[in-house]
Amino acid sequence: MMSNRTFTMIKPDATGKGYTGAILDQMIQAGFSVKAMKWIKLSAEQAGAFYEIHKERPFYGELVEFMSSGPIVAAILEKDNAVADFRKLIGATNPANAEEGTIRKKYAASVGENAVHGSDSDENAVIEGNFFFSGLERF
Ligand code: 3AN
Repeated sequence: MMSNRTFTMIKPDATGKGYTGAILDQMIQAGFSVKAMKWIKLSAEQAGAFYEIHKERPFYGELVEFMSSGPIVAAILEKDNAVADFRKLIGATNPANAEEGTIRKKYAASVGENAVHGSDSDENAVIEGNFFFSGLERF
């Protein structure tokens, strides 16, 4: 069965360039509703724990450093077919390969600093949402 929730982060490159409002607006205009949201800065330890799954990848250190370099917006979003539709909205991991009009095409500079995160499965959407939000912080 398809889940109707996904998890996203607006990353430090995008918050730092002032794109937060435009990116949130594009998500909402695309039909996603916000079920939880916070504006926070991760420590290197917290970013490392979130990306534990990528620990063996060559870019892990760079990713942890970047994700703890400035504030992020973390959110749980709801829509029918949320995970797949949101991946389509944000575009390919490398913005150079992202389709025209996608969030990464419009706002991301590189594969490492790619403006937004979107869960890649229903299972990971739950794990990632639980990493940031308690039951009291979502509805
Ligand atoms: P996605 O975020 O599109 O699911 P993943 O899961 O392959 O992509 O990678 C997780 C994150 O790791 C990406 N969002 C990106 O920030 C970073 N990343 C992926 N590939 C590279 C790379 N070749 N060099 C630097 N950072 C990367």
